[in-house]
Amino acid sequence: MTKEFKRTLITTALPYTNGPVHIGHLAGVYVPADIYARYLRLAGRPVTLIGGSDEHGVPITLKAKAEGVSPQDIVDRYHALIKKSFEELGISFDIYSRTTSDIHHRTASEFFRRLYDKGEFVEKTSMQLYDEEAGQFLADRYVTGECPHCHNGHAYGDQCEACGTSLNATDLINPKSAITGSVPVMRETRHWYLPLDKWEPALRHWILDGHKEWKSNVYGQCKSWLDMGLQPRAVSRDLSWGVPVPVEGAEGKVLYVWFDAPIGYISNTIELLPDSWQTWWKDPETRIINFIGKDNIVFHCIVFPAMMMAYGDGFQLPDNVPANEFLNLEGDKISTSRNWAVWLHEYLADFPGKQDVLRYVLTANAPETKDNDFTWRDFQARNNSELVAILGNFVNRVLVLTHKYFGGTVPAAGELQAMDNEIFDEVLRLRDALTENLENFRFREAVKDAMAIARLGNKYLQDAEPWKIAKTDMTRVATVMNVCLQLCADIAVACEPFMPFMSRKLSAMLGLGTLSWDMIGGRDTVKAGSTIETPELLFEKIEDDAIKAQTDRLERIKEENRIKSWQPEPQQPDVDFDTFMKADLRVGTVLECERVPKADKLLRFLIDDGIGRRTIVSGIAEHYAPEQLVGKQVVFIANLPPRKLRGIESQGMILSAMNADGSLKVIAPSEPSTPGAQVK
Ligand code: B3M
Ligand code: ZN
Repeated sequence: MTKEFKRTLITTALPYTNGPVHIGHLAGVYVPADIYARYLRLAGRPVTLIGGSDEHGVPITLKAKAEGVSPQDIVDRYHALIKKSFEELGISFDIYSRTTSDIHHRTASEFFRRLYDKGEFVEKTSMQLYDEEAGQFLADRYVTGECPHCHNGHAYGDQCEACGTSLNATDLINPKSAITGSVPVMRETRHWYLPLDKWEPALRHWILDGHKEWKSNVYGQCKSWLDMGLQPRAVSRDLSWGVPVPVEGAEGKVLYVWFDAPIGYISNTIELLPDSWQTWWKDPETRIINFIGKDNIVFHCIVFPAMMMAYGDGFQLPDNVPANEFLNLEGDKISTSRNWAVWLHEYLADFPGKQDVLRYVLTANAPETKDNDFTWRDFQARNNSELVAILGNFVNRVLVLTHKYFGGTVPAAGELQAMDNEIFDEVLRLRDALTENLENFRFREAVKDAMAIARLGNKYLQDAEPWKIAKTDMTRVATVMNVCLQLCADIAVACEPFMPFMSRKLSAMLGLGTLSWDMIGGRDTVKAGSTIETPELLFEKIEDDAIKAQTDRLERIKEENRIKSWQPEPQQPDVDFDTFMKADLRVGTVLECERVPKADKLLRFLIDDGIGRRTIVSGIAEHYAPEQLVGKQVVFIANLPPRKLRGIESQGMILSAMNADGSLKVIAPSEPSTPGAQVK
């Protein structure tokens, strides 16, 4: 750090309340932000962690429409769910509020009005998409269509999720209303635009010259936006859900959700600190850090800063925006609409008391520099072979041995040997590396440093072998156990930002009281003569069946999605009438049906075809038990040349329908028919 700051304001992207939060949100934004906030608190540096729900925007009104309830019902439901699940995961927000609050409506409204009064907007009339059936303009996610860049057919009016390009609704090829499915028409409307082009030189200077230290994914994205040249952006919409545009004659218009949402950071600070909020936003000695996912970079690094520059009045721009890449789930992109996610509230219910395991896995595997994959196997392996086998095992051995040799009283250390001094030195080195990584938002590396203390402890205990010397040299055993207990205290402090629940439990067992960052590496943190509580396991093994329940659930979802996205085969090329008429389709009655030995898919039928009996072999054994079909009528092609299948001569082919779920259903006449009847 070049500049010394007096305080840090940390903001976390405000999740849309159109659904619960999932592991992608956590890994990208909330876990890293919480780690950073907890670290600063331990280091005794003033910090405020701001969070809240983003309750406006089209995703919410669409969800309300789909469920036939009001937008307010939707946001009330998900705000409560999200807030509670964040709390349970230990995300230590100083405030978690919402953009439907009065304070926010006032703050956002006032913000717009000031820019309006200063003449910072350009007012423009333009043609926009309008749904005549629904009687409303279509913006953002109210329209879908083909992306003009990558030609993905399911792009939204604000963004193409396939190629990441941000779009205007009018850019879409073959637009379709998401409300009625109808083809929209163009209609004239008036909106306010923020001329981003005006702020381009200032933004270039601020980011490209002033913030070369930003993560390369963030800096790179900003540079490419700036190099493409900025355009004015509409900051209002023709919608009824949102903050009304506070201008005479603007009835039926609200602020664009991306205009009001970042102001939510300010509103929530005002709500938390009504008297001192200005210090947190306007004092140059405050450092603002925005934790976000990569799809929000442009809004935080370009649009919101331009809004604040236009506003003036001393608002500080963010000092850093450590945006993460995306987390995938079992190889596929996480998606709320496809239910392809691990939902936080479900995790908390399925794995009670295991908040730290999720926090740990998401940090150890965080998508900091590239997209990463969450798999349940990796989750299990990291728990069992890292948290249980390394950290939990070390702490448990130390506490058990302290009870065994010293009745649970911390023994005083005797004279330190070289190996003891080396351990303390090594912990100090790890502390420095850990601190450096945390300061630079490298949380994956940081959590490795914290875990390295436990690895070190295991090795030390193994080398010192107190169980061997216990018969001969209890003074040495006392020293070794004292050193080990200090290492346990180091773990409690160093791991607190990552695994606060474990840390609290361990601190209590060691009787540590209030933790602070400078305790790491101390030689006298756990006081000789104090009592250690009965050891309690910090982590427990996660068995295969718990993992299987999760992977089975994902398999089911995959199957559901496959069915939902099923499309009928495109129509085959025309066949001439005479050729078709040559096919002799007939009704037959099944007299016998049995499996073909050593062929999983084949059934052998004996059919009464009206003339006599014929044998047909058909590949539907995975869809029917033979006895289900005896006595049934089927439709078959009678005039195919006979073929041999597994040595049986098949005289024809039974027709069946192939369905979205892959099942086959035999075709039969709707009423009993005469065997041999021709299908015309
Ligand atoms: N709600 C988008 C999102 O959830 C948006 C973030 C707002 S941050 C001010 O990804
Ligand atoms: Zn695209």
